[in-house]
Amino acid sequence: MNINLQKKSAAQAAVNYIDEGMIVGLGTGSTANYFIEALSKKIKAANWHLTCVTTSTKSRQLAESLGIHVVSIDDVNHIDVTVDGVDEFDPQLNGIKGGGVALLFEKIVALSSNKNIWIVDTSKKSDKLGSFLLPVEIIPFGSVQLFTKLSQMNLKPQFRVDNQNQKVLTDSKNYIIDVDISHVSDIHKLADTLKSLTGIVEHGLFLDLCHTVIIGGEHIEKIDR
Ligand code: ABF
Repeated sequence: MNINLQKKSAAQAAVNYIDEGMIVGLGTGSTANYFIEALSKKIKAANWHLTCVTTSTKSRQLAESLGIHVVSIDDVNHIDVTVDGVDEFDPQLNGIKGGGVALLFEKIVALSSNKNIWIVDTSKKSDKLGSFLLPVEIIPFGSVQLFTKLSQMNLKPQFRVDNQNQKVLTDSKNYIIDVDISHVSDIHKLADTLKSLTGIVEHGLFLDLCHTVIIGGEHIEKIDR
């Protein structure tokens, strides 16, 4: 089954975890977009009343265009289920996120969610995190000094740039630096180290946050933590 069909089947399967009256977190990325579309169809067919929070401007715009009721995360006191994509995940259901430049809001929403579900195609499965570069969100002030520090840590940093070679800005007007963690053995220690560096807002290591991964395909594979 091709990658897009895998994403669509995973997204459709995730709708089964949603019920009337829930507060639902909507992720960011192409797979999350399929979920938002599938959820909007279910809401209309079942005449559900759901409250949704989103993880990016892009997801909010898509959800609202489909008639989904979206509120700010600051208007809810919890989130029942969040469905999101991921760039790479390992057998412990730890993952790398942020390829879609939304890691900060994604992590805030994930940390506020009672259940986190990742919907993926088979290309996201990995024995060890690091095939995908780890996105790190940093504030622009002092970013060159921070880049140098990350270089000295042998993380081979690269500023995320667009096709005009301009630094990409997140929804919070921060920069993204992608780093190579393929040689790193202790990702929990790396996560702590990155958070200790002044100027780093957040990183894309999502550790011990995911409860269920749904891998699309001819036969849906569900992996629970
Ligand atoms: C989002 O899911 C991003 O962090 C990540 O880039 C994306 C996965 O990409 P896609 O679903 O488009 O393959 O959380």
